[in-house]
Amino acid sequence: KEPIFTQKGDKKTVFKVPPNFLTNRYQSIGIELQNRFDVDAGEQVTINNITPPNLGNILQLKRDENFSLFFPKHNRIATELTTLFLRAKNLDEFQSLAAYTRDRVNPYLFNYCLCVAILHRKDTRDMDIPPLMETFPDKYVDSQVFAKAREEVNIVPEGSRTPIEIPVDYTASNLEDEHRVAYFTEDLGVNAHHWHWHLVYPFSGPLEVVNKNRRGELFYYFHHQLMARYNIERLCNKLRRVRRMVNFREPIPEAYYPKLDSLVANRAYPGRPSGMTLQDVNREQDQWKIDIKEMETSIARLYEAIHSGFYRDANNRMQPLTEFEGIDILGNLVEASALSANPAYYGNWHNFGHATLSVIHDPDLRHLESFGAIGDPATSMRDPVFYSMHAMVNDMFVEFKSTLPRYTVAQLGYDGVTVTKVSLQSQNSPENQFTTFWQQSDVDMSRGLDFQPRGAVFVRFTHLQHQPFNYVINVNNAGAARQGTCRIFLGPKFDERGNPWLLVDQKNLLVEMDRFIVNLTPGQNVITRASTSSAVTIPFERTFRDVDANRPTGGPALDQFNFCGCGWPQHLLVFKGTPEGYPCHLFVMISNIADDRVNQSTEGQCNDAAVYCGIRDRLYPDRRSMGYPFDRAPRDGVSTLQQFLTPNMRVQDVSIVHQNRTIRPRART
Ligand code: CUO
Repeated sequence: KEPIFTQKGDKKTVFKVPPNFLTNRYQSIGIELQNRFDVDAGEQVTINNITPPNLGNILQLKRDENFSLFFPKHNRIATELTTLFLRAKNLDEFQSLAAYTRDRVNPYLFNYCLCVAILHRKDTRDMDIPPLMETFPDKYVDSQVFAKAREEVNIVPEGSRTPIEIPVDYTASNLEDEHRVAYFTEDLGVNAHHWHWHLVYPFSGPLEVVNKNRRGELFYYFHHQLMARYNIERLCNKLRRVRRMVNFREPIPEAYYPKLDSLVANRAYPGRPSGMTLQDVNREQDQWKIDIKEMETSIARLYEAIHSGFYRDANNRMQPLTEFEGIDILGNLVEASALSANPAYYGNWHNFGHATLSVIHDPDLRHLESFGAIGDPATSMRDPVFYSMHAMVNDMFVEFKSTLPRYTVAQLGYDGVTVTKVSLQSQNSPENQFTTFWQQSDVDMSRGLDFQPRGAVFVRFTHLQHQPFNYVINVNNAGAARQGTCRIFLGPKFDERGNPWLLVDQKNLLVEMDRFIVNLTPGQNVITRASTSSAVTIPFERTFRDVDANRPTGGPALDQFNFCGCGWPQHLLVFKGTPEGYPCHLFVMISNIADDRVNQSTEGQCNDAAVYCGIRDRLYPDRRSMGYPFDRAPRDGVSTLQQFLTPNMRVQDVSIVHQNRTIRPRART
């Protein structure tokens, strides 16, 4: 591994850059500056000289501005810088380019483009990218933390410093209903995951970066699951499912005050009071103008395509949205990504939705205000309006899926395979009960805090956690030895009024918990699967990679954070539940491998969270439509989950008990 990043620990890696790499301000004092850190250096890396690249357009984004891919100007600039990094002939040249641009371009932009390049270059396949919450903690934690951190590092020697605790209720009080689910919307792992997903699947940039197997479909499925999880957390907190935004002209009830300050822009992220209305955007300095009418036209045209089953391609020809590939095309049209089949016609309403909402407080830039939390994938999930807007996105996909042929019994069944029993065994809990509680964890944010003296600065925050558990599944195989795909979903048993669901509604709240291949021997089989093996999550240690204490699974610290950093945080695998026990359906299915299997090697690949994130440089590892078997309306005559079952499926009643206690972190040694 080549060291591109400063390493943690006592001794730092110091880069020796050619004098002409220093910006004008520093060139006059060049040598002194270069030698400044020599005494602290563990390792010195000499950066090769290169012909300086032309950064003309890239410098149009100033160093002290906030950066959002949803802004067309920023987007173009990011594509340019990413392309520059991707085209570097070898690792040395890439490193030189990074060192040269580091002090010239906007820091957020630099970090984003560098990470995309590292994720997509062949020669950086094994290189780590730093977690954003360490490099830019300002996107994750209450801004008051930084003043306290400065005080702590200036006065208290390293080793005696105590973690700075972020209170659970720092963005709002319980007078605000939406705040009941802030533990989810403001969770560090959830926001890191969303940022990471969009880093792995950028909607723009060089085509080789955007063009990935089934990326449009995964845009749908990842966000669909995210919405299901959010809605269930709401139900656990006695809130109804989220309001779907349907009309851009009406006042927006959702308010949000992020309490975040951009350390780069030295400005607070603006808040949004309840009752604001979207307006046309015309921010000349941002070179950005959009009429709400354009977004409305995009939406009408997309629904036209959904209902007719045909979309208009860039050559004005009508093409079918087919049963399997249609959702992938639609995903790219809706998002809209650089793979959109006709951006001129179908527009870009989802990205513009983020952007227009993010400048609702200053649509013509008269107050010179930057964008709000929803304008950046790293922070957007904190804002309740994210979910109202994404409910609108999700509705398009659900509507399209409702037009597809229903799965027949033959497409659902697996001859001779019968699931005879499903049991949930959770630590310190009765059978078929999940247990959740609060836990505190520490993250070292010193990498992102630019003040002296240095050393670790821990921030302590409180997050949901659950007891580790196993699924135990009994399967009878009446045939020869064979394989199958085990698909596990969890969802609420009752709606807001306490009534049992119609499957047509319940299916949108069934969350995929795991998916894995099983070997079935003839006769009885007992399958045991641990919660920590889930194919939707990344391990706890990877979300909080610098946490030494308080590692419930006791595993070694993992430092891989590239593709592997994408994944749902393990600590939020289970919904919060309720003190009295939240009734859920645990659904298990063994599907026919013949229709699932993708023949490819995933050896050595990072595939922990393949269900939401895919596998780098590989096909999506499941041939079925994402969300199978719940992505379509149930077949005729089936109105409940029980009626939906074929012998290779089973539903078990389970409950989620929330204990309102907090596990403190163990003392660090
Ligand atoms: Cu992930 Cu709108 O796509 O936030």
